[in-house]
Amino acid sequence: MINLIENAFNHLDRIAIRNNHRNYTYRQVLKESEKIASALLEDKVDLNEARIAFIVAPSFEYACIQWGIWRAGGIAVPLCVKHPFDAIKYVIEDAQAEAVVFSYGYRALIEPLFQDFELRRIPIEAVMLSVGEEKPRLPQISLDRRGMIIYTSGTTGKAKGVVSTHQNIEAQIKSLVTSWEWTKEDHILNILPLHHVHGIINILSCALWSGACCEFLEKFEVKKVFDVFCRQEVNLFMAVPTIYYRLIHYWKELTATDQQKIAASFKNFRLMVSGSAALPISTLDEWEKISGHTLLERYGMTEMGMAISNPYRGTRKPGHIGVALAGVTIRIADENNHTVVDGISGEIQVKGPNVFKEYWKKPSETEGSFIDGWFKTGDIAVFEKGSYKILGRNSVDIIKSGGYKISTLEIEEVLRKHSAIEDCAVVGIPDEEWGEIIGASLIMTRDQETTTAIKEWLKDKLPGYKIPRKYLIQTDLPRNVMGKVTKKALQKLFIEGANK
Ligand code: MLC
Ligand code: AMP
Repeated sequence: MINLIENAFNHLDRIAIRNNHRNYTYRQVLKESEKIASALLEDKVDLNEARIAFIVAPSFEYACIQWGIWRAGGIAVPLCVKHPFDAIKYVIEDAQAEAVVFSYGYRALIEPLFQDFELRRIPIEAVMLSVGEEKPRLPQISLDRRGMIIYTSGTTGKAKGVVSTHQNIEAQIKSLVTSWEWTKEDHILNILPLHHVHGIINILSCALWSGACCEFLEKFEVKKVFDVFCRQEVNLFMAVPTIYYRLIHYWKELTATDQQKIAASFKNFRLMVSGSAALPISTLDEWEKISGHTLLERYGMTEMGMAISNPYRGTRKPGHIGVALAGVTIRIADENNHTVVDGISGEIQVKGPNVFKEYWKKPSETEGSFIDGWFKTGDIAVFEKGSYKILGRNSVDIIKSGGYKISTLEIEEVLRKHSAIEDCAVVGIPDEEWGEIIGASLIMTRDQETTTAIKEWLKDKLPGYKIPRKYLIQTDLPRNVMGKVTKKALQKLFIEGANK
């Protein structure tokens, strides 16, 4: 039994979702998700973990499709609305999806999929307009079944599908609902993409678990965020550091009158959270000055939801991520996977019901990411003075930009397909707004090819956030004695170049 959905029966007439100035109750989410489940099942009794991909804007429809897939016994595979066709095709192929649920706005983008694969096409508008069976028979879903696959970049090139069971999803939700004291009176604004855990679990699912309201903006726009704040209904906000950076810089340009209007709305909030990337202390301080709220910084990952958090009540330590969340066990381990004493740095390793089941169809990578039941995050931290502090990552091949995880290897693989590029190396460059931005060093076979043309060429191969911003044309890449590219040296070249 999926408790997230069962809970909704306790809140039938409460508002679950708001988008496009319309309110939708829990009763409506249940009714529409039942219709979707029935359409997905056709004459089957259970989808038995069939992968159902879906692409819709953040909306009431999104929540109904996700629940509809779950109620029919399928695995939900959310697609990124900003991905170009190639990236979407990769997910469909890798997940071996059986159907795609989509809204008309994405029909042109996904149309070629139906020529390449045997896929059921399910336009959501048509399903929602249909009358639906009176009471369709839906399967009983046990919590140990797979519920969701989220694609995330790793250290091995192409994105991997992170498989979570309903048990994992429930553990991730419950730990946050308890620690951050969610109630049915809460109202949260969701401006994050809905193909990652921050938007899906921390915001949408925690709200729906609690009988609260989740309000969507189709996409992040600073002015619209402040406009919603000014209505004084929203009392919870969660975002990545880049978004707080943008809000701060926009605020600074406002007139004193406009600033006062927004300032009044901050009194309505009980909690503001930052995560998905390191929160610079300058952002924490500036936001505190503007809003009067000390951002609660927490730490998580697609593979485990949230694991470590500063306290809801109590002192939030700048530059630190807090302590293990309820139900999560953490250790810091050295290179030999032995637990280290406090004050010594090492890798964060995690155990608990929140930790994912497997990488989809990648048993050796799944096995390699665990040691004695501990999930190896690849993040380096130290426990000092009662709190964890992130120090970095053990791989230079992972970039975090604006909260998105990006694999340098994936970008290099695409760049090497360009006929004018002989070799290349991609690195993350520290950046105040984005955390890191992507830099690509290129060795060209043709001098006349411009980086503008290369950026253009990349557009239908990679989503915008994976396209390098900085380029360095070189005759050779910095290498060590073994001939391996030294990415740290390359990073330095970019940083020195930027400082000139
Ligand atoms: C957009 N661009 C980015 C980018 N986002 N480039 C690098 N990194 C990013 N994150 C590009 C666009 O393609 C565009 O390129 C240019 O930047 C300007 O775009 P924009 O319109 O100004 O950006 P915007 O669409 O407003 O997006 C910014 C953002 C977005 C911060 C709102 O990046 C975002 O939603 N980030 C959140 C990601 C997230 O939810 N991560 C959680 C993962 S889960 P051009 O060339 O077209 O101009 C996880 C676990 C955990 O990490 O702990 O939570
Ligand atoms: P993702 O794979 O997109 O879920 O990203 C997870 C990664 O985001 C983690 O492994 C960390 O590297 C990073 N991350 C999340 N929260 C924080 C934080 N508060 N501080 C620093 N890094 C973070």
